[in-house]
Amino acid sequence: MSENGPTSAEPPETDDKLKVSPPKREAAGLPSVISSFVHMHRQGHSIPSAIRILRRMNQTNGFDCPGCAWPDPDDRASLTEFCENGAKAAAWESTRERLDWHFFQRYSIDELAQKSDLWLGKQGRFTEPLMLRPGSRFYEPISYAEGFARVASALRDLESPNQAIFYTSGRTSNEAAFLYQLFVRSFGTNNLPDCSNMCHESSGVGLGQTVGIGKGSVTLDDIHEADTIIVMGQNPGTNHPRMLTALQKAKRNGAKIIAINPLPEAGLMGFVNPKSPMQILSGGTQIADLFLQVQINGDVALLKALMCLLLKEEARSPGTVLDEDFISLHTDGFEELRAHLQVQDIDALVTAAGVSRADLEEAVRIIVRSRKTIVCWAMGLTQHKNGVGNVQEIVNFLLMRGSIGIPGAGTCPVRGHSNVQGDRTMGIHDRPSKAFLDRMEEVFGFEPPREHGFNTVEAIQAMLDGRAKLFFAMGGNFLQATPDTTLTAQALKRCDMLVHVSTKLNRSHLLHNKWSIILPCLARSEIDSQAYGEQFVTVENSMGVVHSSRGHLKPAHPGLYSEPAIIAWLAEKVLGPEVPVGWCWLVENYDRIRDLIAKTIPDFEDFNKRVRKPGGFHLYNAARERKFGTDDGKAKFTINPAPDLELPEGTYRMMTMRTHDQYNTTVYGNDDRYRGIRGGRRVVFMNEEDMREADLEAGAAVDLTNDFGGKRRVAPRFTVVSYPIPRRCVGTYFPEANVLVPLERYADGSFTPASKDVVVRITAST
Ligand SMILES: Nc1nc2c(c(=O)[nH]1)N[C@H]1C(S)=C(S)[C@@H](COP(=O)(O)OP(=O)(O)OC[C@H]3O[C@@H](n4cnc5c(=O)[nH]c(N)nc54)[C@H](O)[C@@H]3O)O[C@H]1N2
Ligand SMILES: Nc1nc2c(c(=O)[nH]1)N[C@H]1C(S)=C(S)[C@@H](COP(=O)(O)OP(=O)(O)OC[C@H]3O[C@@H](n4cnc5c(=O)[nH]c(N)nc54)[C@H](O)[C@@H]3O)O[C@H]1N2
Ligand SMILES: [Mo]
Repeated sequence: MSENGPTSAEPPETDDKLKVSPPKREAAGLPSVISSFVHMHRQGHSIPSAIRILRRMNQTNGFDCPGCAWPDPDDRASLTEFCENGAKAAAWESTRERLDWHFFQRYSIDELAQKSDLWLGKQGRFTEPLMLRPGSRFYEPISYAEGFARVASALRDLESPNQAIFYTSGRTSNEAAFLYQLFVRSFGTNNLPDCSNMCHESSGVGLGQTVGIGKGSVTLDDIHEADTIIVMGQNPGTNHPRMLTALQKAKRNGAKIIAINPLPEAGLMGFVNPKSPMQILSGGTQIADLFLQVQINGDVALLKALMCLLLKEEARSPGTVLDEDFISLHTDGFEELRAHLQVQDIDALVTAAGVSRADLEEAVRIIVRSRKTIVCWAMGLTQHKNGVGNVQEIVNFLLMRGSIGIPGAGTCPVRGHSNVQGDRTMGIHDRPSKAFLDRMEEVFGFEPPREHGFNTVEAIQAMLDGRAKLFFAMGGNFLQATPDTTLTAQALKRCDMLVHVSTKLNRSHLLHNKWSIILPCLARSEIDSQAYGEQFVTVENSMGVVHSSRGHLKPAHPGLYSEPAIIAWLAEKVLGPEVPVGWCWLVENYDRIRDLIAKTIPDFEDFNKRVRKPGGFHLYNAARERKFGTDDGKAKFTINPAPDLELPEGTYRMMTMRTHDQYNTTVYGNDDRYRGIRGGRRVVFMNEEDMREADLEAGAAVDLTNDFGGKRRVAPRFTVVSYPIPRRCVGTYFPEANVLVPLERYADGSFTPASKDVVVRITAST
């Protein structure tokens, strides 16, 4: 344990023995079907029970998969729309294990902090509210009423509402999110940081400034219709497995796929549809037609080089590359960009990207075939100091070709959490727009706070320096998801009270200084009964489709409250029963919450009726119609400097990423099958030549250090794995490596921690 108390800085090693084999060249197939059932079995489900659960997932009358935000196809009624990792997520929350008070009598928080994240998650679902008193090492059971009363009195005791922080993780339904932000703003603060701050914030900011809407512009049909799909900084085989079905369909329709990634991820190389016995027998589809193995953070250089080559091609055969009509009618700033590109040294850009010029020329040949080009991206682009710049270079590339707002073309930031996009639409935002707040004021008749609240990075800083004293989390695992784990632990421990609305135990619950309260809740797959009968909730997927999600499983415990009910009861205690709405009346029937959403949020009129249509409805997206919500209605070209990728001697650029056996901070197992890793998570992927130069052998035990800002951060005892990764680039897993990610290093303009670009030294462990 460190001086700051138990943190993930030194999580226990796994008991398994690490085994390393070569990375796989294709994703899914039969092993993924087997793995789905193994994970279900481990959580106590027989095969028939597992099939029953999985059949309800992502069906029009079922529950939305608690995994990723990839949309469901319209023909989903005809097939079981699940994937291996969706199955793991469903197994994890539908476990038969329960955490009752005997468990908490048996283990002190200090003993629990010594257990691995995998072990913590395996212990089962919370069944009743729990409280840790100042000085105590054991959680004790309390009633919800006592929990609400304690939290309410702590909130009322604050000198200012701005001393409270209300975090949200992106699983929260639209109904819960809407009530939550209404409660928080009525209480008097915009301190609503969320997981989006660490995730696609750079996309929201980058797109908002250039095309006037912070969401992607394409639909699933566009993916199927595209001629070129570029997948950048994303590992769909693991994190969005159902996307592979869409890519496969696009390929059958003639699309070419370009993958841009430092790693040859299995899901980018090949795919065997696990739902097709024919494919399992005969082999699947090659996914990427062209793989550009960019170095970490080489994307701005790569995109600039690509655009320079496109301009050359335009000069060679005018009219084939640029969409002059679109550019002059709908955009601003192209001449400045052209001038900027014309003076670039293409070879220097190609070297900075770490790819070959011949490969980029091949990319140009693929791209110029048609304007139907889509760029998909995820964390490999957003979690950089220049994350907003990355996104804006993608926009430049699409705009110059007029590849937006026509079928088969546009922007596709692939979201993470299943309702992270919906939470934002509902107002979970530390920087709400004036229009949104004006509307809140009109509908609810109170004066909402106008000054910006804290985002995730600012929230940690505020807790550290005492400006914030109460931390409330609607889901998530703040300690493990945020950067600089040791510092974040200190920040949380300085609070007078920590409150977690959670389904399962995680490391954030094990920090202790003063009061810590856990309010357990129903999971999305469970039946949610209120006064007016069984309720459903709604979510918005990555492509702006709002649809319903109805739980079908028996609740983990009959006494569990739903998230909307927890918010309502707490709000009633803090603000009063009718201030500014009849809180408990609202949760008797979620239609009433949806009626309020319909009144407040644009495009939700007739919400209750429209969301009952099978498949839900699309939210209006102006960029899809080439209407850009910028100050003058034009999309903006921007000039973004290429980052300086010079590395001090003896250092490496480290990206932190997910294994195939985890959901963010939730660890399902210690394997990463596609990358050939079994039985361990504390590994560092290195280039073989770098290993030779540093005199490190595969299997060597090493310590990783980062010295950003003159402060030493250490992650001890990692094992070196030789891997096809570009020189001077290394990869580790999140959250084990978060201790190395500096809090003060985040994306300009979006505050997204730069967790894909951490400069580290690697030295043999002593
Ligand atoms: N099963 C499962 N599904 C999930 C999640 C999960 O943990 N497990 N998490 C969900 C969430 S919240 C999110 S945000 C998404 C995350 O989905 P991803 O963004 O796919 O997740 P990461 O593992 O962070 O992978 C980042 C990818 O970017 C690449 N990369 C890293 N740095 C760079 C770079 O500089 N340039 C380029 N071009 N590529 C780079 C890495 O090699 C890796 O392939 O997945 C969601 N879905
Ligand atoms: N180094 C590094 N750090 C990263 C990232 C990275 O790539 N690298 N990725 C970032 C990204 S993209 C994201 S989105 C964040 C994720 O950050 P978070 O969203 O905070 O983390 P999760 O691991 O998704 O949260 C898991 C916890 O949520 C609770 N939970 C699960 N289901 C429910 C539910 O239905 N209701 C409620 N109330 N609680 C529930 C459980 O207690 C579980 O332990 O992490 C970020 N951190
Ligand atoms: Mo995310």
